[in-house]
Amino acid sequence: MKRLLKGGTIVNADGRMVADLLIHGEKIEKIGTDLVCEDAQIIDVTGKLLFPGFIDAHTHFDLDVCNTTTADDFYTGGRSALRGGTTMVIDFACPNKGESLQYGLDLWHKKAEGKTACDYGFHMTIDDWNDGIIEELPKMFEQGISSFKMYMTYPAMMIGDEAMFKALRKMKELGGIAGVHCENAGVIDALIAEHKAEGKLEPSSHPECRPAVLEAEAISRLLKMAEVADVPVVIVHLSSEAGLREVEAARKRGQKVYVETCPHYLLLEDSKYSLPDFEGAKYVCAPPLRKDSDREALWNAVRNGVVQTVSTDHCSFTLGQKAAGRGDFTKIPGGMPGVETRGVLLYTFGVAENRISAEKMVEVLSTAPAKLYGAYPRKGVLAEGSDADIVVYDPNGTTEITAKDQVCNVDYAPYEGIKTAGHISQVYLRGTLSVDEGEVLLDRGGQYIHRGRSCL
Ligand code: DUC
Ligand code: ZN
Repeated sequence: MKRLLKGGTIVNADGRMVADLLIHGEKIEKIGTDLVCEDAQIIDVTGKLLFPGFIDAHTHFDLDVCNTTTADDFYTGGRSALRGGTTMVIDFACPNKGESLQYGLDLWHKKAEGKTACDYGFHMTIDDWNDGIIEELPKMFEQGISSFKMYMTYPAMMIGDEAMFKALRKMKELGGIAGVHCENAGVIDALIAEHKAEGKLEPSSHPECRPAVLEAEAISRLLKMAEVADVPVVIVHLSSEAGLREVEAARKRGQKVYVETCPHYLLLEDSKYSLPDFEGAKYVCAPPLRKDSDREALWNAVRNGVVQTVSTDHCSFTLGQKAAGRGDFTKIPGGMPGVETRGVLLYTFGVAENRISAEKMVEVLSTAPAKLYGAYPRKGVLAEGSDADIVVYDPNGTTEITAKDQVCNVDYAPYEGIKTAGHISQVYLRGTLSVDEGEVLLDRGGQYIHRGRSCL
């Protein structure tokens, strides 16, 4: 099957051009002006922007957490991703402490296989450190896993400084990359105990117990460990200006540091936690939402290349699940939906409001995650030979974000009522028309993507 997309503006991270794009099977065969192909279906995309399919390198589908399971599994989460122009997610395989990495990986394959609308890969969570895990690590690379996740908070998953340092050393030896959740666990626990003792049990206590300085402290500590281990690291879901300053200081020392932030840190503020009627629970996530000044600092950091990727940390719970924390904010399951709206939000508040160029949007949503996580140039670029993962974006259209409209399995939308600048007309997944005007046409077409080592 051949399709010829004619007259669109092809936007890559390094520039744009009006051109035709020929799809043959699953790949982009040719890009050029005035292409002719007798046996191709001709599709007029004049006036549309063509982006490489977005890659969300931070999702949590079908994850058991806080005595419940995330509302989205790979079926609902994958559909939601694809509808939002995300043609590949990288989820976190998450063995429990005491389980092998292989057990965790097999389990995540089982959760995703045959169920997922978009392509997918897995980061491997390291929440323990022992001889078994050390032996297993090379086998992860053989199976397409080149990136790992470690936590400096959450007792069920965190590892201490000694294990963290040893794991970083191993990353250096094997050529892997670690993404780290940076918050100071001990001080957070002490602040939570203080709040509980004072009877401060509402969602408004959540950001007070996880202040930005405790993110900055953990980032600083991690980066010093990484300096000694002599290895690059990724700071995942960085939320604060104070955290950015630590990254800049490390880069001045000559370190290679990658930074991911999320749409909610760019667009929402901690005043949400003070909404009446337990509404603040919708926004409970870790790290928490910050101040206006943090948002501005993060937008500047995206524009200036201080931040490399924008992914979602999609970790969704229904209002019923969030209600477990009525009367005790520490029992509110942490996380928000996001995978369906990342592209339109970045376009609306980034590109249309002149904070970033469309090329920068492509870089942070697609090209940089593909390079950082070893899927480039198969993914992350509109180029001959790459997968025909294409978002056809109508800059003159609009959509209203509502809980009712979204296909993720959640009964609220953090961005309820926002009217987007432009909208997604079509999404192609490896050459197949998979979303058309908001309708998901292909539910289970996603494949596991075997990733190599980082090339960013
Ligand atoms: N933060 C969240 O809010 N949810 C899932 C994991 C995380 O780090
Ligand atoms: Zn996460």
